[in-house]
Amino acid sequence: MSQFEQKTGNEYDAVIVGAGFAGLYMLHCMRKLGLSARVYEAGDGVGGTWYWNRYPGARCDVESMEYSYQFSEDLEQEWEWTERYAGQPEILAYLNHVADRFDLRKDIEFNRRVTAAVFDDTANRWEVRIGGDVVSAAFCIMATGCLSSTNMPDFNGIERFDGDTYHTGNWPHEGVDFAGKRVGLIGTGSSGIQATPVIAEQAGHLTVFQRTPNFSVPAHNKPMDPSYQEQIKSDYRDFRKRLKDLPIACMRPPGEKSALEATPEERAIEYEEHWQRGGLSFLGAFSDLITNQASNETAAEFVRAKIREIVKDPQVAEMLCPDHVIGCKRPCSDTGYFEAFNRSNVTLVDVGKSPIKSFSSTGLDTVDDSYELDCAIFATGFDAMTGALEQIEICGKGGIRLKDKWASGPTTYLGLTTVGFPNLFTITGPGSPSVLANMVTGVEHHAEWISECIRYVRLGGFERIEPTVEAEAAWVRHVNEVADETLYPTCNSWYMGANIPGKPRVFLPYIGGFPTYLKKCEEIVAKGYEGFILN
Ligand code: N01
Repeated sequence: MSQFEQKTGNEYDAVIVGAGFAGLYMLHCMRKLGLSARVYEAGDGVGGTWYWNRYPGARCDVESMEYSYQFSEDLEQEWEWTERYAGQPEILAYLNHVADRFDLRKDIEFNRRVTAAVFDDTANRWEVRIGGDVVSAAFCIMATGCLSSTNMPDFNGIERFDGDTYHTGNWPHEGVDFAGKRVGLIGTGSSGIQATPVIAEQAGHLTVFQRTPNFSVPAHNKPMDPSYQEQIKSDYRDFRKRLKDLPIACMRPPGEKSALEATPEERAIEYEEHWQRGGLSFLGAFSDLITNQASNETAAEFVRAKIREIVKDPQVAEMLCPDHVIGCKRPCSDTGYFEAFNRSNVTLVDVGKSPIKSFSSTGLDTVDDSYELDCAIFATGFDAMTGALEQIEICGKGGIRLKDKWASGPTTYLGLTTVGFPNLFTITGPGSPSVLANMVTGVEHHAEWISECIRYVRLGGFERIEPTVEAEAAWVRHVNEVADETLYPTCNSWYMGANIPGKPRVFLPYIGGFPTYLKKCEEIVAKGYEGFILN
């Protein structure tokens, strides 16, 4: 029996939640299978992450030629990227182009936030609630994104603040004019690091409130070299194949040698070359930067020396030097971040040492000082990987809530499915490479895996598919084992859920490498969906 009052009577083969990279391609795949699918999207346009994150300076840190769909050769050939790293407006334009080119909009409902999804154990269908409406689908596919549920810390007295407030993950579409304003920016992750230099150029004064300094490597962004674009396009299949064989499905092959096998001079040359090339492949300079603390320290010290070289005031430079393992918080790539602190209109405040006490009507007070502000920007990140899923009331067999099942941390089989929730799929869910690999490649792989799985279910005359308890437990064990071989668990990062008070401390993505993961997924299919119950 339905627990919802049926208002629309709409029935689909699949409901897809979200119209970002994942939801758009999932819809395309469902259509190719000849199935009916409906996408529900909370925003008023496509784009997901690239729809919401419109803060000044928002830009991808995977190169444009790598950060794009590969399912359509025509699309690959016709789209022209204009910069080495695409900015948010260009990626959003690309996704709008995809939506139009493949005529996807007619099956997408915008401004429609999914609030609940309940499995009907008798009918083997999901009842999905969107506001007051309910639709029914055999399969429910969560394309809700890994970094889409914003984290707004509970700052004391924030309601008293008379100035404007903004979150980088939910930026006003019309933009913000900071000219002449006293701007406060809280948070120095990728978003804060990208926004700082751009806002510094506009604002009267910018105060950056930093709790933990972060490592960042220059992006060295530049206009796209047409001959490079041409060269990739003439070899796109092989180029994509080579990338898929890399641990993170993008960038350059990592070094084969331990940092400790190199002499200090060799290390300096290698790090300098990576620094000059720019971008996140810096961490691939040697083979063991993320597994060996002593090796890691050589890279960390190189970056700290660069910060000391760039930032003129030695005290400010020291405040900007991180003391954690490089890479265990998501590394950042910037355009003029450290340089921004040489400007006379930029101040750095260490709220790690002197925490934010409260907001007042005119600004904010730390334990030691008061700051007058016209507006405050929260670059405070996301409830990563699980936040968007847990915001939806998802109930599986016997009414079990996903939120309750995951109370001590998410448990999945392949990051795609979870016991107790038949016919529910999570694209780039926890326990999959997701945020540790090229997101577009990960999304495409998952959408194709899911559509192949649905085809198998339908062709076999089955009505539902669900992982076994044993398969899920073994996968969760494996995900934890590979994480424990790295330095990742050593610091407070959103990878560990450590940025959200009360969130269980578990390493959320799978770090076994994209090729290993692909192989595992293929083997499971080849063995007739090993680890799944079909009935
Ligand atoms: O968020 P974050 P983000 N008081 O969680 C601070 C992707 N992304 O939006 O480190 C004071 O990294 C917090 O401090 P601490 C990318 O995967 C990609 O920047 O917890 N400060 C931290 O400095 C990225 O990793 C791109 O001590 C508080 C900051 O807020 C992910 O999104 C661009 C605080 C949050 O940093 C998230 O990045 C942008 C408090 N109460 C984002 N609470 C590109 O492709 C939190 N902080 C380039």
